[in-house]
Parts: sequence; structure tokens; C-alpha cells
Amino acid sequence: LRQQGLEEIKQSDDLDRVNDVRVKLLGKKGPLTSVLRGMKDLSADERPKVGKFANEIRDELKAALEEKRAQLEKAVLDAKLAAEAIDVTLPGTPVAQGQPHVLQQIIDQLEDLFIGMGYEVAVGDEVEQEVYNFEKLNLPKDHPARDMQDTFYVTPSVLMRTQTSPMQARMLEQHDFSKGPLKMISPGKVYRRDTDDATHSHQFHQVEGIVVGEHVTMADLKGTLEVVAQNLFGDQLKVRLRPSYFPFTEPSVEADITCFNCLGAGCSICKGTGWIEVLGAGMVHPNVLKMSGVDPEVYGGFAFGLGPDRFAMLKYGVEDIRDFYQNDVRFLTQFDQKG
Ligand code: FA5
Repeated sequence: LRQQGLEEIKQSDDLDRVNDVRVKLLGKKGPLTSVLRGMKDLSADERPKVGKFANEIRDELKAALEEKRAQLEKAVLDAKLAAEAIDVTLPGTPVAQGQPHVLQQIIDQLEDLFIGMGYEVAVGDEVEQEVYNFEKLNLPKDHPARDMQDTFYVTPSVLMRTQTSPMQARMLEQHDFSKGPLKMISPGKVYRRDTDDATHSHQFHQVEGIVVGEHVTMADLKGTLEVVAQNLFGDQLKVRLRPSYFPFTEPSVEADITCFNCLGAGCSICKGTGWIEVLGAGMVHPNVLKMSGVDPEVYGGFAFGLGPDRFAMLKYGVEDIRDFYQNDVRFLTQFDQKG
């Protein structure tokens, strides 16, 4: 029985088989159990001998079964480990890395530039009170210039701001002029009920700028805009100011820069003029100062509002503003700063 049992254990080549053999040899219906059960029929001096012998065999078979089971379990584990082995020296799967949106890159560049010139950056709300978007900017109700910026209203007195200029009024109100001039830029999204086309979007970006203090002149405005244009487009560029109209500046101007594509000679981008229009600006209107509690007899300054969307179109030759908003990664990754 021992020989046969040990042989069967040896032959078992999987854990189920080991279990079957265990049941067969040591189970209730197995030969050893029946030997032990039959002990009661044996004589008193045979009983201990047979009992001892049967126990020895049982222990031996148990040990052999245990050993076989451990062996097989180890083999299963080894096979699993081998199958799941990770080679840490293999190169990893590359993970796509994001980057700031091209418009954000332009805004970041402008922020860095202005912070370097001592400006503060103030971020306003996209949902704005009508008073700040219009009235305090010298645009009373029924002023015809309101039609220049077709507006999304949230309630009769709350709207989606059509420009970042409300931040002029808000910052003028807050600023403590005894501590020095106000120098601020304010980047952000603005909304207009414009029909989307290649150069118009119903949601786009502006960067507002304002400097108000004593002795701030239009020459300061021109110099500042020149620094901006040269920082973004190249250091040979010049700025020219053309008369224009905004209700919150007087005089108002539109700023053109020399066409960086042809550097003044005339090409398709500037339609042969040698100049491209980039932003609106002017000297802050005395009414705006007054309405914000600033004395126009003492303080004055300039403001400008530029469109990073149009800047990005010019800088990178993008022909359709809608490309910036469609989130096509193939388009956006072209402006990868890393490379
Ligand atoms: C303004 O919004 C004035 N607040 C700018 C200003 C500020 C003037 C401070 C004086 C002092 P305007 O409506 O022209 O002005 O818009 C400014 C710039 O926003 C434009 O030059 C253009 O670059 C951009 N822009 C205007 N409408 C759109 C549009 N629908 N889509 C994309 N860009 C636009």
C-alpha cells in the first residue's frame, strides 16, 4: 500500500490529481481508514503493532502528498511569475504631453513683458454689470456707440462683457494714487454677438492695458506699444497711430505696426499698404476718470485693448480664427513651445 501510494503521488502532475490521490489513499473510504477501522477485531497484542504501522504509513503518505502539493504550487507560481515578468529596462510607452494653448502662450508672453515693466495683472469677471461695461466707460444708455459691440445680455443689467475695458473703471476706482500711478493689464475672454467667420469669433480674447498717473502722455503710449510689437513680432517694427473713435478715450487711435511679413514693402498680409492694424487705444477720457472718482485735472493716462487672437493669426499666418477654438490637436501641437 505504501509503495503503491507513494508511486501514485509521484505520478500526480497537477494539484487536482494530488487531491484525488489524497482522498483515495487517506479518505474515509480509503484502505488505511478501513485498516484502522478493522483494528477492533484484532487481538490485544496485534493492535498496537498494526496501529503503529498504519499510522506510520499514513504519516509518510501525508508528508509525501504535502511535499508534492508544495512542489506543484511552486511550479504554478513560478510559471505565473515568468509569464508576468516586467522588464524594467524596456523603454516606456510615451505619454502625450500637453502644452498651453497658442492664445495662452501669447497672453503669457504679454504678461511676462508687462510684469517686467512694473504692471500688475488683474483678472476680471466674464459676467459683468452693464454699468461697468458701458456707463462708467462713458457709454450711457442709447449711446450710438453701443452698437459697435453687439451684446449678450444675461439680465437687463448684467451681460457677458464685450471688452476687457470694464477693468479700467474697476481698477481706477480701487487704486490709491497717493502710492503712485496705476499700471495694469487685464487679459481675458470677451463675448460679442458677432457672426463667426474667418476673422470674427463670438468669444475671443482681449488684453486691456491702462496707465494713469501724473504726466503720462501719448508718447508713453506709443513707446509702450512699440515695445509690445517688437517683443511679439520682431525688434525692427515701428508703430503708427491713426485717429479713431472710442467713447472712453480722447483722443482715440488705432495702432498699426509695420508689416513684419514684408517689413514695409507691401504684401498680401497688409494688402500692399506696408502696415497692419493691431489694436485700439487712446488717452483715458476725463469722464471715465471722473466717474471713477479720479480728478482729471491732476491725473491722466492712456489705455489700450488688443486682441491676442488677431496677434496669433498675424504671427503664425493662421487664416481662420475658428481654428483656435476647434481643439484639433494636430493644429494646436504646431505651436509646441518645446519644439
Ligand atoms: C475695444 O474693444 C476697445 N475696448 C479697445 C480699447 C481699449 C480702445 C482701451 C481704447 C482703449 P474693438 O472693438 O476695436 O475695441 O476691439 C479690440 C480688438 O479686439 C480688435 O482690434 C480686434 O483685435 C479684437 N476683436 C474685436 N472683435 C473681434 C471678434 N469678433 N473676434 C476676434 N477679435 C475681435
